[in-house]
Amino acid sequence: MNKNKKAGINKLYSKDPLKADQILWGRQSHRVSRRGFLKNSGLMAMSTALGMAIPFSRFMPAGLIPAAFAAESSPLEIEGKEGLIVLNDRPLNAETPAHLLDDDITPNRYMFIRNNGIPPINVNPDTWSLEISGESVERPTSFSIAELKQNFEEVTLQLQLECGGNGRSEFTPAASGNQWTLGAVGCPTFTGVRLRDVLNYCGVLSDAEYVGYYGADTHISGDASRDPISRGVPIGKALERESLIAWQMNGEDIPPQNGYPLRMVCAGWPGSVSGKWLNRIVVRNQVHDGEKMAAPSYSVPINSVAPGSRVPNEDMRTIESMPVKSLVTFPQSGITHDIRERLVVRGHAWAGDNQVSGVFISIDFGATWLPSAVQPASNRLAWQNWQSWVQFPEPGYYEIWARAMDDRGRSQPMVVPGWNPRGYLNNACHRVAVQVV
Ligand SMILES: Nc1nc2c(c(=O)[nH]1)N[C@H]1C(S)=C(S)[C@@H](COP(=O)(O)O)O[C@H]1N2
Ligand SMILES: [Mo]
Repeated sequence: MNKNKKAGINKLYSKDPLKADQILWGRQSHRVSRRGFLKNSGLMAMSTALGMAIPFSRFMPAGLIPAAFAAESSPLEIEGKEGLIVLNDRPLNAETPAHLLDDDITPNRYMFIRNNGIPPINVNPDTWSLEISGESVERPTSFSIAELKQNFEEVTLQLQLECGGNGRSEFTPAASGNQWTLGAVGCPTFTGVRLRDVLNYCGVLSDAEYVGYYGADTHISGDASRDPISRGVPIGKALERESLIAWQMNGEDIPPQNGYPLRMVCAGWPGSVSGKWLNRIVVRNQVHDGEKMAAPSYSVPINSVAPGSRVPNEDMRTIESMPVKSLVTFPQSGITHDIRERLVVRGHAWAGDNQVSGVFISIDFGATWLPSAVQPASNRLAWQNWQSWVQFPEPGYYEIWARAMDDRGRSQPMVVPGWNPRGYLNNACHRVAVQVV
């Protein structure tokens, strides 16, 4: 019921936002001012639906779905997880509501799940092996987990993973695939060894170009000859200090759905490059050609295209570093707040391979922005925490908007950025609704 309502309002707005305003709130076109802001009767209808006044309504763009109406479907039980929203169950995909991502370091129970196939069962870490092979390896070698622990320096880093399709649900026309909203992102700590130490031990030949992974999960069709996914990264990214082969997440075994007993972690790039249930790494003398490596998978048009366009594969490029983005993890959207108190607003921001240089907050639909205090990352490729205090001028309906900028001056767009056929890289600003009484 709730879900239908949500699909309804989003669909209505995605087709023709001004018309949607008119249908829902009776905002007549002549009542929308020239700059496209809400006026008169439409405003009253929206205020009535919200149950409160909108003090900064003069800045509220026409065709904006109030954040208060973004409904969440009910959580489903997954072992070892808590409060995740399941998008589909075969394969299992589940995201984390923004307010559950409030911790500086994402606890295991709140780490999202993105499965392309069926995870392995009855995993035995004692007999697990990781093979390093491929045409650009000098000495192909197989390691047990114990051997990895014995032979290489152990490293613990906090690393941020975000699915390339996070935010997909906002694209119009809709892109097929999991309709992620905000929560296909997390930043736990991982313990393991550096991928580069293991690769160098085996000898990387000078013609090495790419590193690909294979995992123990199986194809959804049941066909054993097909891989659900086998992606990877250029050799330069693989040899970075922060690229890991990990056996722990937050000091515990990696949860079964997140890749137990071993996974690759190459943070800051689409989550899909970080292979779970890792049992083979290949060093290639060409771009890896595993499943979901080539366009249109995890690829975007080289030049921007009109929404709904058909884009030939040769006009696409593989996504590498992810764009700058932020999340408001407190308050939870929809809270009621006392006018007499300042409200703390906080969250995280990240910028792929880059750093976040600033996070700005608006409570007046983007008319004015205030900088928040941004903490440095605990290490490269971890998200950065930020915090602000806001004081509301009068009771009513507000939205808190957060906008991050990276160290190259690139900032998040307010609206959904460049449409692409598979719905990747939506880094539009996060908005939360607050009722001030
Ligand atoms: N073997 C394997 N590795 C995989 C996947 C998968 O389905 N199988 N999914 C990838 C994708 S698309 C993402 S976004 C991340 C998700 O990691 P998580 O499920 O631990 O959050 O794992 C990646 N690694
Ligand atoms: Mo993903």
